[in-house]
Amino acid sequence: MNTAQILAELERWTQLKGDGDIQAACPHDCPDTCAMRITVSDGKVLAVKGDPTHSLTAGTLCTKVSRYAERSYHPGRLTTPLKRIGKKGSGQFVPISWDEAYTTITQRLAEIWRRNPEGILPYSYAGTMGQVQGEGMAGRFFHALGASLLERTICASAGSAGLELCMGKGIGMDTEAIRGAKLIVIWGSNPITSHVHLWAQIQQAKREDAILWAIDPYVSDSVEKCHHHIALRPGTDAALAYGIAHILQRDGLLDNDYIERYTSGADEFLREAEGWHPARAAAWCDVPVEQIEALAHAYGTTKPAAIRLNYGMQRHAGGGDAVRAVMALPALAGQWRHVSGGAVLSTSGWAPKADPARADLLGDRRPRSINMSAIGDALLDQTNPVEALIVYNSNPVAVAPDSTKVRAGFAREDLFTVVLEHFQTDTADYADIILPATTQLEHFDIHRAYGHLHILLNRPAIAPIGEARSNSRIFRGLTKSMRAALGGECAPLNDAALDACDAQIALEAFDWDSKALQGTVTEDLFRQGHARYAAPAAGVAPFAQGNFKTPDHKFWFTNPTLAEPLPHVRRNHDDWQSSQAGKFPLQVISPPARHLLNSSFGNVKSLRALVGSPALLIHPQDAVARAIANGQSVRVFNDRGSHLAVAEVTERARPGVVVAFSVYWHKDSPGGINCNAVTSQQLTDHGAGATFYDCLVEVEVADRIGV
Ligand SMILES: Nc1nc2c(c(=O)[nH]1)N[C@H]1C(S)=C(S)[C@@H](COP(=O)(O)OP(=O)(O)OC[C@H]3O[C@@H](n4cnc5c(=O)[nH]c(N)nc54)[C@H](O)[C@@H]3O)O[C@H]1N2
Ligand SMILES: Nc1nc2c(c(=O)[nH]1)N[C@H]1C(S)=C(S)[C@@H](COP(=O)(O)OP(=O)(O)OC[C@H]3O[C@@H](n4cnc5c(=O)[nH]c(N)nc54)[C@H](O)[C@@H]3O)O[C@H]1N2
Ligand SMILES: [Mo]
Repeated sequence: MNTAQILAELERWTQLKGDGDIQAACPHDCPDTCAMRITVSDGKVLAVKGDPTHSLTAGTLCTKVSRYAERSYHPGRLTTPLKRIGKKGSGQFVPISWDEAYTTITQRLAEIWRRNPEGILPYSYAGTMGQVQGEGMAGRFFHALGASLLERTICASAGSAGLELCMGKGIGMDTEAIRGAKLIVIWGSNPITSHVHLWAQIQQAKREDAILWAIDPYVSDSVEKCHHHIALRPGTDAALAYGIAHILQRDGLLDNDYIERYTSGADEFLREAEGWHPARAAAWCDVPVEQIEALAHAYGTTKPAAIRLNYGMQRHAGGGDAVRAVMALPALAGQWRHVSGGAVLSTSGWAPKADPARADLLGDRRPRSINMSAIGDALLDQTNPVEALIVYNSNPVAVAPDSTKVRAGFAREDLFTVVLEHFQTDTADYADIILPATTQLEHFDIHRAYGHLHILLNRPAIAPIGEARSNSRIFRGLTKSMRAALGGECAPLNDAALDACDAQIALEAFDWDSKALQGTVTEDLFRQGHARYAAPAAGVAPFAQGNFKTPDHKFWFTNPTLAEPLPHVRRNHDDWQSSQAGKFPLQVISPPARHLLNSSFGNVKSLRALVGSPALLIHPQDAVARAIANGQSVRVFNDRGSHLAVAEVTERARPGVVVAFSVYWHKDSPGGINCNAVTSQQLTDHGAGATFYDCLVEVEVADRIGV
């Protein structure tokens, strides 16, 4: 198809179709990015279901998203623009018109812009992963203004950087090939909770006698279904990977031919691994040495073996290098020779991306950048202060680490805050102006995924609820109003890119000439709403003969651009082996609760009922030492803050590690604060990522406070 035909098709998909079954895509931040069918009758959504024709979705949705209509029709939906009348954080607002909202916002932004464009900061993440309602028009607006740039590091940047350093790009095996593996290592990943469609693939392998290993500090829903479990100390994965490499080398289980032809730096890596005697690795990870021996043997002798590594392991000081060390294993064992062998953290680097956010609008301006994972400190820093914050697709007050500082930053009276939202979230409570946004049922979008190799379309199913507007429409509106306020002073703001319609943004979000979109891919996409990329080809092992995305196409065990080329075994910032652990002896991890999606479903009643109150899993040994009984209210605390939870005394937690599920809204949490009260703003080794699971605390009975 030529560009004009593609644009015409995209435009067709932006149109409301009326009653019937509407083809859609799940917008949420999850590797599975499902294809959906929305049943509409009399202009109302009756059902949201999984698309049976999509190979990974396979006709089912997770419990959360099957309630998407309940979320969209929620009585708490914001339906008009609002202006704050109470104190910041108090949540008191009155309705205003869109015109008044735009004018108020752009008068203030223009005044700040004239003094200092960097005083303006966008804050956004993946509330929707759509290319149009994500950064599509928003990015153009902020790039044209030359506002401060946001480093989007809150989730995956350590892992992405780790992958780039060894693979050349954020790529790995096709997740849908995992079902053919004979051994599957689920490493710092909880698919049953966090991407259940991959679990169906793993289950299929299990039915065909694949052996499943889990490497996770606690017994998650997924761990429960595995044959073997290594409950390591959080943040020790690099040591475990080196220990396995040591055994592969010692016992002649290396694929020397693969190593020689398709990799570089193996000698140095293996020399380092020699020093990681299994007993040393076992002591570092605090696990029995026999477990490491058994996993290494199984891994070195079973072909094909697949590793599903995920984000748990990279939320620590050494997260980037942990990912590199784990990615070394399939190269050592020659697992990449097989379609169902290898490893995958993310598939996003396979997507034929373009730049819908149009960074080129910056021209030669180089604004400062601010790391979203340390937004508390950034807002409290008074040198070149952030004066205006525009938040969309994110709920930073609830999800960003070190809540006390984040709240203090948002509470600054001199900070002008605009929040585009579906609901009155913890963040919206601090806004000066709130703008009501549409949900995926009410707007058009186009999607790629980080856990599969398909492109998907989302057609709007119903008209916007109340006066809600899509993000792209809101930013087009802000552009117009800003042009009027600035009267031509900001030339890039007059660029036609800022008037692009949704279909045009979607067009600019992909490289339609790429190999991935050749053949019948685009026709399939416009016919059925989703299509698998033509490259990498299905059923082919992409790295059987190297072909990594590094400059020499080899897998890089070492990266010569780094001061320390080898993956390094790093201690956590909150180091459980250090003296600080005397005061706060427990490591806490705060992985997602099964029926919450970050903070996005925190207010959906039926799901909140399923997850219950915030719980803290604690091992009986740790509970007894603190006289904590099952079901008791406990206070989890450190020097950064404290929050309340209900103790669940269970061997699912290992000694020394407690588990607090996330992310509840602060205002719905006991004591009004969630588990980010204790997490820190420290960053990872590579990618400057957040370190949510690198956290030491103490826990005590809190009955007196009352939960
Ligand atoms: N239901 C649900 N699904 C979600 C989300 C949600 O909030 N709820 N969030 C979505 C998002 S944004 C993301 S990024 C993904 C995350 O998806 P995953 O990466 O699967 O999720 P996590 O639970 O963060 O981490 C996975 C596992 O790593 C373990 N872990 C923690 N620290 C370590 C460690 O140091 N080493 C090892 N080996 N394991 C460790 C945790 O206990 C957890 O069981 O899920 C997505 N899907
Ligand atoms: N303690 C702890 N904290 C964590 C994590 C953890 O594991 N533990 N996980 C971290 C991770 S992995 C991530 S990715 C972050 C996620 O953090 P966020 O990206 O902030 O994700 P959500 O909390 O889901 O908030 C997204 C918000 O976007 C809104 N939204 C959705 N669609 C639209 C739209 O089309 N327009 C507009 N304007 N708004 C929309 C939703 O209503 C929701 O309030 O949280 C991080 N925080
Ligand atoms: Mo995430």
